[in-house]
Amino acid sequence: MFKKVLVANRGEIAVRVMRACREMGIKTVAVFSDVDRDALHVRFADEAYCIGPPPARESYLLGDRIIAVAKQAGAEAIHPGYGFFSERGEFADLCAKEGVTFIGPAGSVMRSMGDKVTARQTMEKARVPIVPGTTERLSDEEIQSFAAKIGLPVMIKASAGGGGKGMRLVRTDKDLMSSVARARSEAKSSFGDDSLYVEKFVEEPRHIEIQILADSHGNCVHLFERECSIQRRHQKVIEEAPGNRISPELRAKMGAAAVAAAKAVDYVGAGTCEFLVDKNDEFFFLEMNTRVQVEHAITEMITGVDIVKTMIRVAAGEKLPFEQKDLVISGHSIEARVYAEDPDNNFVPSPGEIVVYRPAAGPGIRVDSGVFQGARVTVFYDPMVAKLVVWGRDRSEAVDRLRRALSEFVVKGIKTSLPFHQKVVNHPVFLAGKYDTGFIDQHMAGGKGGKAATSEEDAAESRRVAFMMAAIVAFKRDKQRAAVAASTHGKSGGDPWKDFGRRAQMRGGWR
Ligand code: MV4
Repeated sequence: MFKKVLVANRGEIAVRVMRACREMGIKTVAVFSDVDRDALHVRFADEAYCIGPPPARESYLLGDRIIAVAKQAGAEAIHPGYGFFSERGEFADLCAKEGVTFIGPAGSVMRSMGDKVTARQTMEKARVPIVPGTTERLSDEEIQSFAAKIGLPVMIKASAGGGGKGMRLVRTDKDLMSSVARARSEAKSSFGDDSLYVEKFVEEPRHIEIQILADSHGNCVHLFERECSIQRRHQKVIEEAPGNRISPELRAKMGAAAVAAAKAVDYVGAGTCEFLVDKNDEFFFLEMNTRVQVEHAITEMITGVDIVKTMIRVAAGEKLPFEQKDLVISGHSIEARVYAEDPDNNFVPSPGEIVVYRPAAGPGIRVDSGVFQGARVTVFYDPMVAKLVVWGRDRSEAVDRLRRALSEFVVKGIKTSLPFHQKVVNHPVFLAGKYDTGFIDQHMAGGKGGKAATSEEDAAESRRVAFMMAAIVAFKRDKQRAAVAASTHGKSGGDPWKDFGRRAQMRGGWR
């Protein structure tokens, strides 16, 4: 087993990985940007290194520098968490070349799943059901003739896309070619690859995903499903495990399909197969996420399996410590993602100091968070500040606990999505567990008061505008604070690079 692991991430997931390491007797190395000097993940680590200024491109996304820190600190492995390097095949390749273990699948596996056309071809061969459509990169003319063949509505998707990026729904003939043109240019500018494919549009689908774990000895199991249909503009808001109204037969079929998908690419580590499930309980492979996901915790709650520890073990070459027959579902778990966003103002980011932080606790509650009272939320990174995860013996108890926990959870100084969650968990459609991916647009007015996203471009544009507005607010406030600090302490600043390449802290715990 590794003696020391570098965690190439920040926030709650970095803390989550360090907790797994501490239980396993593994020392942890944090990396941090200048604005994260006092962040929770830095305090949690045994040692921590500054790797650059706040923008991720200049710190958390500097692969060479992070690998250099790993070598200097003597870490044998790097855990990428989610986001950042978690699905960048080139970084996994670089780790392999430099003799550092990447805790995750091989770079080639990430690339084969990252390219959706390749993934669809692989799944077809593995006899995993895919959404009806093409498995080739198509010219405009081919798209036109294929759409005519299968009939509208269709989804035009970018092969390099995923997670809703570079995707267009076409319902009428007259929109087809203009949608194709826009999808192509969007794909070109976003991914540098304008390859498109076509799928039949699945009406009112549910998003059901299967967690898998695989070792390097050919063993692979699934940890059942999560239902993630409550999303706002392709951001998950609430997830639950197991899914609603998933029969044991459907669960077994989807689980077997996910395991077949993983085996088809010699997968090693933790991964997730996303499926669309239609009204007739037919399911279709959408994409595979080759990382640990935000919502992994609800699966941990219903299976008792520590997914993060298991991914570290299999990365070190150990065998999976259980077989499929050992795994059972116990109870029900729900996660509500607490974002630093203002639900009453179109979910604009709400950076600032967390003046009061009192997370929910008590029976059946788990809060995974990257913040603490007095911490600052900046505009530089993902706005998720905490995951509220509940467990109950059945869905009804889990919902009761979620409602109780939401009423306990206090965050002051910034706006959060907590009030939005309160509304969701009191909605009869949620309480009945009879929702699909249209839930927020149909029942919550696309968020509160906010119009439903008309297109991905509009949604992306409003995110950019919201981000800029929040950045301006934060900039003004920080300038004011700096001025106050300078006047009280007689000086400001110093060399932000003074800690780079040097051991900054040796603490070994949050204390
Ligand atoms: C679809 C679809 C309907 N039909 N593909 C959105 C994110 C990306 N991973 C795939 N997405 C969808 N693909 C076909 N052929 C509907 C969606 C979709 C969706 C999927 C999962 C969760 C929420 C969603 C919200 C809107 C659209």
